[in-house]
Amino acid sequence: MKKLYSALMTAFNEDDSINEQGIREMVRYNIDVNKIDGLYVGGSTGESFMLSTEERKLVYKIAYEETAGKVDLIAQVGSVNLQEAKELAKYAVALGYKTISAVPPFYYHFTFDQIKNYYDQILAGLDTQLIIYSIPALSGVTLSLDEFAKLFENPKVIGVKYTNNDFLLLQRIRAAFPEKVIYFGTDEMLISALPLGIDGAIGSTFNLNAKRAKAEIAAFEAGDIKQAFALQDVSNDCILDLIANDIYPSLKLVFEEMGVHAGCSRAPMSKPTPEMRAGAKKIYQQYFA
Ligand code: NGF
Repeated sequence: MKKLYSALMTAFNEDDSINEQGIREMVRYNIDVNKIDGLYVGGSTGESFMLSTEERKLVYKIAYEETAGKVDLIAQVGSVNLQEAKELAKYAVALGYKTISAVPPFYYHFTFDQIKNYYDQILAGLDTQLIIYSIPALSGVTLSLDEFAKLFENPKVIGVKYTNNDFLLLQRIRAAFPEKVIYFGTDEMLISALPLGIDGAIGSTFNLNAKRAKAEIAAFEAGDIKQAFALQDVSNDCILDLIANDIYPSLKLVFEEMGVHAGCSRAPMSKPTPEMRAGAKKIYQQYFA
């Protein structure tokens, strides 16, 4: 069966400090209730590019301790600062993470050779495996099939987390690299990626909606395409409502409705307004109660 990973969120207190207990509660919910296959720690949903190096390490540590080997873990270590990425990779591997992931270096429009060198340097001397985090809409870095091929030449690069709506490129990567793992990252388009041979999905909304997404995958694998689409339709109503209500803070507000103390998001993300709280309550009642 294809794997489902939640992109772990970072819980913050009202004063923007890290809420350790909140992170632990979300990890537990993902393991005990969602029965998730794994957690993607330190990605976009974790608001990681707004954390200091020490805070990123703390989140890896909390997730590692709280999972206690029960589910797979992937540490996203990418940074525009290569020294930070290397330090985080070293730290995560020493903690016990079997797999790391990294967004390409962003902001400065690096050349492909510079991007390749970045991945090779992160991996140099580390006994680990890496999944490229391809998310062109946020990173501004679009990789071509030939460029994926060059990155995959490093045997430690085992695949890609593909948060991109270019399905032609996805199909071409699958056909060219059957041995590499591909985790899809746009939750609202999961149904379109399933027939293209993805190995699973990693996303923010699975923190809440894992059961429905797993049922969709099971229906798809059993050949019940109609049921798979029906489940995706419900998920999409939910995901679009979350997006309209400001997705990251709202995922946490819905968690609160479930009794999971997920805290809030860090500025410059929004703090919950009364309207957002009302929206989140409605989402909880409509899709999860
Ligand atoms: O948050 C984004 C931005 N994408 C996530 C996911 O791909 C990011 C996706 O689940 C992720 O896994 C991570 O690094 O934390 C969306 O939130 C979801 O599909 C709703 O649009 O693209």
